[in-house]
Amino acid sequence: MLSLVIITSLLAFASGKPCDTDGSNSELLLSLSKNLLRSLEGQEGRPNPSVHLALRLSNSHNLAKESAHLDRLKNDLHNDIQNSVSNSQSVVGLLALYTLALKSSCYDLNTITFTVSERSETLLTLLKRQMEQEKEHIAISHRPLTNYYQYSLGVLALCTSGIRVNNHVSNKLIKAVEHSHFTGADTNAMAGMALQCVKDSGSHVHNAAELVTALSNIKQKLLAARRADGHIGNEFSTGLAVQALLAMGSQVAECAASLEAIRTDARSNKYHNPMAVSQILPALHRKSYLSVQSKTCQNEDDTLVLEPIDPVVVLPSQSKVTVVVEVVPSSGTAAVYSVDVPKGSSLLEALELLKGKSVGFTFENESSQWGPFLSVVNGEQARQSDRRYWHLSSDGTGLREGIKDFKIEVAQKITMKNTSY
Ligand code: B12
Repeated sequence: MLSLVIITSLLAFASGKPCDTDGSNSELLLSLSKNLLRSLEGQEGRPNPSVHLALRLSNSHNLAKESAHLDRLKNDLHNDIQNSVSNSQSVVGLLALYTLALKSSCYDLNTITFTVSERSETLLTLLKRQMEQEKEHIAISHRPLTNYYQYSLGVLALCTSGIRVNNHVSNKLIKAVEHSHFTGADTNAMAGMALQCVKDSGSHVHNAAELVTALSNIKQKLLAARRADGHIGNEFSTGLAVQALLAMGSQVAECAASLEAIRTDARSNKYHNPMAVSQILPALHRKSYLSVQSKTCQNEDDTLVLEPIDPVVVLPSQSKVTVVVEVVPSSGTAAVYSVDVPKGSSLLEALELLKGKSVGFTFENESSQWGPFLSVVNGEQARQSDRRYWHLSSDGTGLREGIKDFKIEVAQKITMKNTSY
């Protein structure tokens, strides 16, 4: 018996995963995987490549549902991307996530094609070409057409698919790290995973030293963003940050506090948005998006089953709270409104109630993978093409969730400010 215990401990130690031991952790992982699987069902369940990737990087699978979801990615997501490409939009982030999702299912990427200017182009050729355009844009205006998060995703997807990333393309990311052209734990994490892949591939030979410096720079930034409670950045960037640290060679022990912070958040249901779950789950499995590189899809577990759940009817609360809504348009002249809403309403519901009062307040939103993104307020659009957006804050503190996820529990002032980024 004693020797069995010793062998088990030695095996755990040798596999470098000393934290993978407690049973409560595997229960949590299972319930998060089930939540992700459930999010794909129903009418709102648009195919989501990030969710697919997270399910495929998990240890337990429902192979039938994953395969059905792969088909939906190849049809619905493919069509969405095709439409954007036909409208000459840069979609490097989505192309990259689509690539990573297909790769995580060991799908032959060469069979995926798009129609570009009446010619057929493979997914990877299109991604490579769009990355060249992003690189040209950086050369001219010091920023990508999209953002550095998506630029990093593009590098990561090409690299993990075995495509040699053009030195000029990776150099732009290295320079952006060097000159701090982007901030935020999420973007640093994605850049870290991308550059680590480039380093491992051995293709970046010209400026190998600069690449190493950029990676240690990113690691320092991530560790500097670590708070006393273990979060890196905020609760929604910690998963990606841990993925990056693990990919960059950190030991699990070095991330233990951050992993514990994620688990605590998960148990208190902070990650009800499937996108949030999709970014933390690989980290809880001690994996990163880089892990798709070595995915074989053989002898996979197929035990993840969804039990039917009783629909929960949430009755609106009887007690009401007052929300003051301040709108600061680009002219700077603020308009202030007030509305009473049932306690626990989402900000989206509060805005709908306010709109219904016909006091001159209107708004529109666009759907995104994270949920509804507030795009127009009082007829004024804060457009990504103009690098503007409606920034949301509550009593002066920036919201860390979108309009559908943020819940109104107490009276407060919500400010929406047309902001440039
Ligand atoms: C870049 C970015 C932005 C840019 C996007 C525009 C651009 N072209 O650069 C800007 C600055 C506009 C932005 C705004 C906001 N963001 Co933001 N953003 C990101 C980031 C770093 C990358 C997104 C991306 O490009 N993904 C890749 C592409 C392929 O995926 P996508 O889904 O198509 O991306 C689009 C949407 O995600 C949308 N988007 C961006 N942020 C948000 C936030 C919400 C709530 C929604 C619904 C949509 C949305 O814009 C993306 C580009 O078109 C993520 C980090 C992450 N971990 O995901 C945070 C992130 C998604 N953002 C976040 C937040 C909180 C916000 C704001 C609510 C902040 C605020 N206080 O106002 C606002 C949204 C307000 C609104 N009007 O509804 C959180 C969301 C957490 C959550 N639980 O919901 C994240 C995870 C960052 C974090 N760690 O806190 N964001």
